[in-house]
Amino acid sequence: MFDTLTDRFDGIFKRLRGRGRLGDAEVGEVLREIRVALLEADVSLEVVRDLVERIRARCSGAELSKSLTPAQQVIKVVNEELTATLGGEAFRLAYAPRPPTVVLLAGLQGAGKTTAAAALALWFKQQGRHPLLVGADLQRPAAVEQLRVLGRGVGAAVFSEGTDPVAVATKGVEEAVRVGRDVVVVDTAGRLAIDEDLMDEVRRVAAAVKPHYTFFVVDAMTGQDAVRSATAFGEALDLDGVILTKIDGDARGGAALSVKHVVGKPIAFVSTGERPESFEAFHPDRMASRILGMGDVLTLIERAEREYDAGAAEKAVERLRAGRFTLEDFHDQLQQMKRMGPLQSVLGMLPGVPKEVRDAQIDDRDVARVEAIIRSMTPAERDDPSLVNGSRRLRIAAGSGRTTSDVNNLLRQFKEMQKLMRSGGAMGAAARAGARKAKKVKGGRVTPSLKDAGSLR
Ligand SMILES: Nc1nc2c(ncn2[C@@H]2O[C@H](COP(=O)(O)OP(=O)(O)OP(=O)(O)O)[C@@H](O)[C@H]2O)c(=O)[nH]1
Ligand SMILES: [Mg+2]
Repeated sequence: MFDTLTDRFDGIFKRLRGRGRLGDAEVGEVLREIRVALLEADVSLEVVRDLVERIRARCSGAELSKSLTPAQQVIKVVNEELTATLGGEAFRLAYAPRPPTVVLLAGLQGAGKTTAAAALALWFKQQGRHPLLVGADLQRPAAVEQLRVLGRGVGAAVFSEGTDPVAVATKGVEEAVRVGRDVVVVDTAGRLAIDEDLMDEVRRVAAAVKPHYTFFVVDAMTGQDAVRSATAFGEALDLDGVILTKIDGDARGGAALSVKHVVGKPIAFVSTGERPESFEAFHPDRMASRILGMGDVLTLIERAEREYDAGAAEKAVERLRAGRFTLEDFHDQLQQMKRMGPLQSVLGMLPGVPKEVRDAQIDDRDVARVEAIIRSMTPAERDDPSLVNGSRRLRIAAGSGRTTSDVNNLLRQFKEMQKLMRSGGAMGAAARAGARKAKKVKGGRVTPSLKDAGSLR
């Protein structure tokens, strides 16, 4: 995700780090590089100009801090301004005082509305709400069935009937009141902005149910062009925010960075995959640090908290930190990690993971092989891999259907990993940052920690 930009910033900051004082010429050069990087990422020209000017103003003006090196100061400014471009504050959803809270989704064909509707239902459930999905897309014969299947998957009820979209939406809200559901998510038909009839239909649906929130769903992979289609929707509907989908397939990031400016509305949620679990509330500051290659430990921790049993996330961090980490723990971690999504995306959120590692093609099947080997070991062997002698190696290899050299490789790599953690390498650092931030979150305030970014790299 957004690899192009992350790579470019990686290069720019790496060169900066080698410098002492930064004169106007050096700052100018950095700004030029940032400008090119953003344009290559398909960020709208106006956004690029505006962003670069804001960075320039703060870098040439003496915004000096004794505790930061010039390079760190530039990174700090870029981080803050990028956060502002992405919308600044995270979107906050307030529930209607008189339930149900009605949410309407609209957008172009194939943008990901139906997928997002189910994902939103899951998200609301995780917030302790009781959502009802309403299928008001009667254009495509299979659309309601698609919503029913997805709804079943996330354990949310689905309401629809074969009348017309306005009637379905209206009855859907009534049904929610009747059965005591406190949130209604209305899925509508995909439309082309030029299709007046369809635009009129969604306008009438909105007029009938008076949604508390109307989200424009847009596919990040179509870049800033798709964002422009928002104009037609913005004229027809009173938009509150944007749901940016398929950012897993967007190597550039142009849509994400242009949305706020072009649509005039913030990104409320992002979707990073087809599964309903791959959906999260959007946090501009976290996205900025992900783009700048500084990782996104907070989102990782949140996912961990969501997917782990209570307390397990913290325990894992503790064990990592203490360097007491056995193959048994490793196996547990693999299980938990798998629940957090493909490993590649998890790695992208860890700070300090070198570019080479981020870029390595990680095959989730490799993980299955590793698991098989660990499962073929006895508890004692998992606790102390040095027990594994020649004959045990043979037994483990046979048990897991791998070769003895596969077993050897795993043991060697595990030993290196343990060493790396003890010395505070990437994972150890991530764990420490995680523990620290987890504490801050509990304290109620989260401050992006820039010194971390400097020292972690
Ligand atoms: N990779 C990826 N695929 C996604 C994401 N969101 C949706 N998709 C896929 O995109 C395709 C279209 O998604 P839908 O949810 O059916 O889109 P829609 O806007 O409801 O489409 P219409 O109802 O035809 O307008 C499906 O194959 C989804 O699985 C995402 O975040 N990442
Ligand atoms: Mg749909």
